[in-house]
Amino acid sequence: MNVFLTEKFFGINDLNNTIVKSKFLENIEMIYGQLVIGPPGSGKTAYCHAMSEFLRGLGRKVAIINLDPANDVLPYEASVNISHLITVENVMQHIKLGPNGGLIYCMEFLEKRVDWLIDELQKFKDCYLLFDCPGQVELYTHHQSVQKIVSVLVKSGFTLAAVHLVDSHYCCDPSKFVSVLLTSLSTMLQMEMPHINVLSKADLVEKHGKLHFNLDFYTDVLDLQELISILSDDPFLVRYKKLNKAVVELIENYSLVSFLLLSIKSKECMSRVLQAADKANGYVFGINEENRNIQNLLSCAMSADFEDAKIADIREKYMETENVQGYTSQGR
Ligand SMILES: Nc1nc2c(ncn2[C@@H]2O[C@H](COP(=O)(O)OP(=O)(O)OP(=O)(O)O)[C@@H](O)[C@H]2O)c(=O)[nH]1
Ligand SMILES: [Mg+2]
Repeated sequence: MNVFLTEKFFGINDLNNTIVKSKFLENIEMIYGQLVIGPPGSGKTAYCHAMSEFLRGLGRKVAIINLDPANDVLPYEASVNISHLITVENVMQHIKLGPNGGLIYCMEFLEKRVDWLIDELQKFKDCYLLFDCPGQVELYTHHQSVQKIVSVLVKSGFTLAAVHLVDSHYCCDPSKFVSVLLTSLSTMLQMEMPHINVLSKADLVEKHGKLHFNLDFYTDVLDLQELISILSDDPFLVRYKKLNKAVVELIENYSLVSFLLLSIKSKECMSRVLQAADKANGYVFGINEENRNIQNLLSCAMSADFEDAKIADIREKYMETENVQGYTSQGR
């Protein structure tokens, strides 16, 4: 049942996060999960669905938590669904907000009713949690609600890693790739939690044109100076040369951003993203059935994957462009 009531009716202004924290801190148990975030259409919902099936195949109990109040048709069965608390549609109708404002209102509402979320999550203590989040970028770059909700969850014993999905088609355009790097960096800094960046829909990476560089240029993000020369070739962007240089230097100085490739169609990709997430949220170090096998634990902890394997299967299965050594530009 969809419930919509105003803040006044709920008296949610009286709710104090401190009460929520002390209530749940009494009985801390580690519950692991992934907070799946990213821009609209980057594949969050499809990833949650695919990852839940992948995990069930490994024998893990999984619960998907839909935190997107605009998600009306879901491909999976949500164990907890924000639409039982509030929906964008109701907010738009009753408070007369547009879709964007309505969504922000819903997340602020959830922040104040985080006790509802934690109560619901208590029913899935034995599950690995996948949180399917909304796609508004400002929720992760400067708005505070999601970050505050996560911080209450963490204090209540939930051990989460952010899995930040960005559509890999942005790799085709150097200026878009720079903006992806900036968004990813500011999301990492704002969310203040273990974080992995993922280039999603990697099976479609060449759909919008050939890449200027090898795939590892985009995944490793080690040498961005090459991007500046490409950007300077663009007559429209040439006047922003200094700005681009400063932005690229800023990203390089932090040395935080790198990406994994993901196609939900590829088991190898799903496995690599899961390994990285398990390491980031600490699942791999917890006491669970999978980790009783010491070899599993060690190979996961050491990430026993060869560097090239991280891109080889995508290149072989889904790309026409042949590999060239290093970061040699192919488009010039
Ligand atoms: N080819 C391909 N398509 C994908 C992949 N992942 C997601 N998609 C498709 O991308 C489209 C958008 O995916 P969604 O899961 O709805 O994206 P989202 O991030 O949840 O979107 P919002 O909730 O609107 O922010 C859907 O048509 C998916 O089927 C992938 O790995 N490969
Ligand atoms: Mg979605």
